[in-house]
Amino acid sequence: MLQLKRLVLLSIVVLSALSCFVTTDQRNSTDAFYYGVLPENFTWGASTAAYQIEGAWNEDGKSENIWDRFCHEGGHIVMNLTGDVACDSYHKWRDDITTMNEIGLKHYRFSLSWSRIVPDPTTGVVNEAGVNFYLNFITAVKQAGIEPMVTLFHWDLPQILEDNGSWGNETIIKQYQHYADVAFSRFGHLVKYWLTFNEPWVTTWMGYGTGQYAPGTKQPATLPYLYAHTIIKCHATAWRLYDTTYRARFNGMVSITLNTNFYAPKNSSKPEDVEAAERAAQFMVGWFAHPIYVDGDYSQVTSLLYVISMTSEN
Ligand SMILES: *[C@@H]1O[C@H](CO)[C@@H](O)[C@H](O)[C@H]1NC(C)=O
Ligand SMILES: *[C@@H]1O[C@H](CO)[C@@H](O)[C@H](O)[C@H]1NC(C)=O
Ligand SMILES: *[C@@H]1O[C@H](CO)[C@@H](O)[C@H](O)[C@H]1NC(C)=O
Ligand SMILES: *[C@@H]1O[C@H](CO)[C@@H](O)[C@H](O)[C@H]1NC(C)=O
Ligand SMILES: *[C@@H]1O[C@H](CO)[C@@H](O)[C@H](O)[C@H]1NC(C)=O
Ligand SMILES: CC(=O)N[C@H]1CO[C@H](CO)[C@@H](O)[C@@H]1O
Repeated sequence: MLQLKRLVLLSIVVLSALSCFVTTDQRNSTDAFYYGVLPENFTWGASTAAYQIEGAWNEDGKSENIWDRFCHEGGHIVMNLTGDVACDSYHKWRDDITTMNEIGLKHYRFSLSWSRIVPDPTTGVVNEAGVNFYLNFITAVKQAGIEPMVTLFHWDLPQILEDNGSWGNETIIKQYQHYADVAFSRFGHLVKYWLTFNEPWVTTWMGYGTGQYAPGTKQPATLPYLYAHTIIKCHATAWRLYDTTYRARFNGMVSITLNTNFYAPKNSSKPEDVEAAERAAQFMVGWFAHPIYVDGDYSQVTSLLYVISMTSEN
């Protein structure tokens, strides 16, 4: 019972990303999302994120990240709660796997903590204790008959990078690539499903637009668009790295988790309402999906915003 409670906690974010791996066929078939049955082999699972479950925020060489800082600052989170201990999965991961088996889980999605694996990305030194933690965990997950799905970045930017210009400093692309390289090379033989970023809309909009999430910056007119641009480049860089260097050996897949609201036209007989719903979707999920899946560039809706951000920033 206790363990079941732990898994409920552990599954704060459930079932988020599995539709990333839809085929081109399914992607074009709008109706398939509205009606009918789930595609054959649709993957069900449960998911978590490093900051939300691991705890051990300063153990075994892990450095501070922006969620550590944000929660410790106080005044941002209900009752000033922190993830210092959280579900204590860093220590109790064996119990987590037992619980996963008890509920019959076949796929488990979780994220790696960048600041645990490369505590100071400006030097790029790898923390072997962090690598070993994940190596032991992923190995045990596989032995339990559960397919791991690994997210590289789930909002927890190393604080040192935030202090060095955040996603506005293009050096971060090389630093992210290096981190991805460490993950692919050390865990690639065990992991077939990779996600580069979890919900970059949240990272950029909530983190740097509304400031409700770490690091609490409120620059809605500029920073989300500038930072999203860098994140898209990081995604592309990691995808290419896997494709050129690891795919032949490991034969895995690399994708990204995009969140979105669903927008329905108020009156579907009115073309202007249908267009408004489409524009809203372009604005939210198309912001990232258009450059990544369509043609490498923004849609009309978001390109304008990016240009305006560039102009007002300079
Ligand atoms: C579903 O999985 C089975 C077994 O791996 C495979 O033979 C089949 O082609 C898959 N179907 C689809 C639609 O991918
Ligand atoms: C949370 O931290 C802030 C800032 O330090 C402080 O002003 C506030 O009183 C704290 N709230 C609680 C419930 O402890
Ligand atoms: C980079 O971050 C470190 C640690 O927070 C800080 O001491 C340094 O001044 C920063 N450098 C730049 C160029 O922002
Ligand atoms: C960008 O980050 C690097 C280290 O990651 C730092 O050396 C450099 O000074 C930063 N540039 C700016 C403009 O902050
Ligand atoms: C929806 O729009 C159509 C076309 O303009 C109109 O005839 C119809 O009355 C509208 N329906 C509602 C519920 O407003
Ligand atoms: C967005 C897109 O590619 N839509 C296409 C989906 O398939 C139909 C029928 O094959 C095409 O007409 C659409 O253009």
